[in-house]
Amino acid sequence: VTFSRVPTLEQIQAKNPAVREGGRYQPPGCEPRSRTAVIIPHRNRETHLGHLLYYLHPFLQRQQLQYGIYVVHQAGNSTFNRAKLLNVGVKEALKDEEWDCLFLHDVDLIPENDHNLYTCDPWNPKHVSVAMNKFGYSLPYPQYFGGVSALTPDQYMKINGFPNEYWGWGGEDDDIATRVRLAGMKIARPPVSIGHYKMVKHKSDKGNEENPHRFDLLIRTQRMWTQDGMNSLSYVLLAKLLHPLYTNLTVDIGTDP
Ligand code: BGN
Repeated sequence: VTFSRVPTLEQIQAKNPAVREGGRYQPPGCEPRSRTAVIIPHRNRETHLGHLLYYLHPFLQRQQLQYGIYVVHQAGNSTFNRAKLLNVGVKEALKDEEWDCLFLHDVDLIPENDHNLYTCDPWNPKHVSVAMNKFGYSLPYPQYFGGVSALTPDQYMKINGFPNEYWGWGGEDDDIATRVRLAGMKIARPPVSIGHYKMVKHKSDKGNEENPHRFDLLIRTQRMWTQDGMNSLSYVLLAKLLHPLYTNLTVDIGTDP
């Protein structure tokens, strides 16, 4: 995995002739092990998206999965809200298909090992990006749940989805890890030797500054998780466009209060 050249969407399309409109694929001549939706929150990271699509499409096809790629684009300039965008992506993706597995995927993380199967654990939510180059290819702390995770739709609903109230960088992934525990489940993980990811280097984003409220929010997770999540999600879908390599959802999720 290298980032020396940014591939164009046309180049990626040419390399992936079997991918259909909306970034959908079905393996020819076999029953797929999983129908997996990959959901990517996004704003102003076009080069990262190019790198990710370049590696992800062939990677998923080698795994003979049925899959769809959804890019959830936050409209406007208010503070970024990763977790709420993921809730929107899940809600919209499940209108298209009975997905077996939801992959919640940061745009700047590229999987490096083909044995890292993009399938769900039937029992527990799976944290997948366990060995990122940025953290010296190891977990930064035991409860870390950021980067890439995978839940079945049932598991996702069992934790009431992700929190909607984390605007800006940090803490929402720790909230999700707490939800998993409070819902009576554990965090499943692939081995560290397999969950390898390379991060595209970048500076901190404008519009995604560190969230100063994250410590206060995290104290309230136990009280709030049943009220804040999929059951309180509200948004306006501005556009749903089937690009050749992904389904692009543009969404108004409101503003940081
Ligand atoms: C943690 C952040 C996570 C982030 C990881 C890795 C917080 C909450 C502090 C109580 N958590 O510190 O959101 O994914 O670092 O960068 O800031």
